[in-house]
Amino acid sequence: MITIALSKGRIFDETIPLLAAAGVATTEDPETSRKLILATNRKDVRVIIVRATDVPTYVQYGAADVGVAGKDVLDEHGGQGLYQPLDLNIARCKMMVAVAEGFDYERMVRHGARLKVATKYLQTAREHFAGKGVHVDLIKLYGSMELAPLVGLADAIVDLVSTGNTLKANGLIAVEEIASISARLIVNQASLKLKRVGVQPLLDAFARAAA
Ligand code: PRT
Ligand code: MG
Repeated sequence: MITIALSKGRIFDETIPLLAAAGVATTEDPETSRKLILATNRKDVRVIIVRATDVPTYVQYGAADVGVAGKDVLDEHGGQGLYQPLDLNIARCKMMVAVAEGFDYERMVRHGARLKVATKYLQTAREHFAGKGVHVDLIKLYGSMELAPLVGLADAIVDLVSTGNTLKANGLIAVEEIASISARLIVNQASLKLKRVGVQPLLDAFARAAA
């Protein structure tokens, strides 16, 4: 049995065409089903539905053989025990620094001010500001980072931006790009060796479809 870990929402939706290219189709829709283990048209393949941030953990421990996770999630996780063979070019967005309109970020940075930065991405933010030599107090949030500068919790946020609509709707402006983000296929290192016969054709089909 090959187990594929996916998260609901954009990762699942954008992985479906890649799975189809590999001849795999789930028999249920995670948006309407409450099941966390989804059968597929193939007896030897199943899909498990986990939180986006938990995908690397399931694959790392071999509870899933392969998974699809954002580069943002992988950077925070650290990637231990994972083979990361493929950029799937899906769920694309940018990791950015954003501030409230009117906050002069460049000037603050130039003057060596200490900034309060709210984010779910502590590792990414720590590395980014350390690289720039900017002193920051990081404030860990689990979501809705856009609110933090509006109510005085932080001077800036580090968050993902795709259309930019969320920033705009909340009077925020992106001031710095940290990285380009897309979803990656990850594989458990032991599965790759022990289940090569089943896993390799899947990787090949994904690679062809994502190219
Ligand atoms: O939502 P939940 O808390 O369950 O988990 P999650 O946010 O980790 O999962 P999900 O499904 O929202 O995101 C899964 C992956 O999709 C992320 O790990 C990213 O790699 C990728 N991705 C691509 C995005 C976005 N685009 C994106 N725009 N993830 C989140 N967003 C959020 C962003 O954080 C911000 O709040 O969408 C908002 C901004 O969107 P725009 O279009 O208004 O700019
Ligand atoms: Mg989300």
